[in-house]
Amino acid sequence: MWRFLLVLVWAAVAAAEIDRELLKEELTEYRLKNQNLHIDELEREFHHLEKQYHRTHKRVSKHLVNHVKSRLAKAEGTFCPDKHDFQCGGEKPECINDLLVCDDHVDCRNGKDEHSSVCDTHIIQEGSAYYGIATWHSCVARGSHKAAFTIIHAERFPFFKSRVFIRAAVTNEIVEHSRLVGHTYMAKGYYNFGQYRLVLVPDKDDPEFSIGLVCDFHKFDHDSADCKVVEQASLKVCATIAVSRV
Ligand SMILES: [Ca+2]
Repeated sequence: MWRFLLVLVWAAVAAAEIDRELLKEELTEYRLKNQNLHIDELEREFHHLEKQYHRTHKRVSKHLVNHVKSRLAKAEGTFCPDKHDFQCGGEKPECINDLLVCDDHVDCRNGKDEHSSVCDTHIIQEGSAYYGIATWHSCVARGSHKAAFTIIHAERFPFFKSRVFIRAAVTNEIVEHSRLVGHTYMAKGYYNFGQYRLVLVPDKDDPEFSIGLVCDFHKFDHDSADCKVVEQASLKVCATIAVSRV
């Protein structure tokens, strides 16, 4: 009798153990299914994001990319000791004076100073016009206004090829007595290839016109520039204008 009871107890314990193992297997299978579902969902989300990226990527214009590259290059700086230096770039960075840039003689080891992208005259082509909003910080009490300049004449002399001599018409639209009045003056100056810089001063000796315009074009975007209106004597910055080609 006792032996029979012991067999029964043993059988019950064994059955409980089998049930526990089955339950564990079912639980593991359930978790695996859940994980697979989660992975499938993540994969779907990933493909959705991938499609969105490709759609967005196509919309990014080359102009915008060049603008961002220019901003990055400006933020990085040239690492040249002199502000009049031109950075040749390459694996072994080299600095040369900007007077040696685009003078028809190779001075950088990698020839960058005579590269077509640096010596491009697109910026100062006759008829090129640029437009922006001038924001005044000092010198005179003046509100923000529209400003524009047009390249009238560009001349490059064989004995000084690193500069192009420029004549331009500069127009400021200023509100006077509640009326918008356009003030245009003729200016002369030069373009510096090594600095991508255009400098213009009014073409008359008048204390009222003792200001100059200094425009730094972007390295990879030759259609826009950061301009400053400066006092000629002190080079104090009076106003800033972000201009774009019209
Ligand atoms: Ca050169």
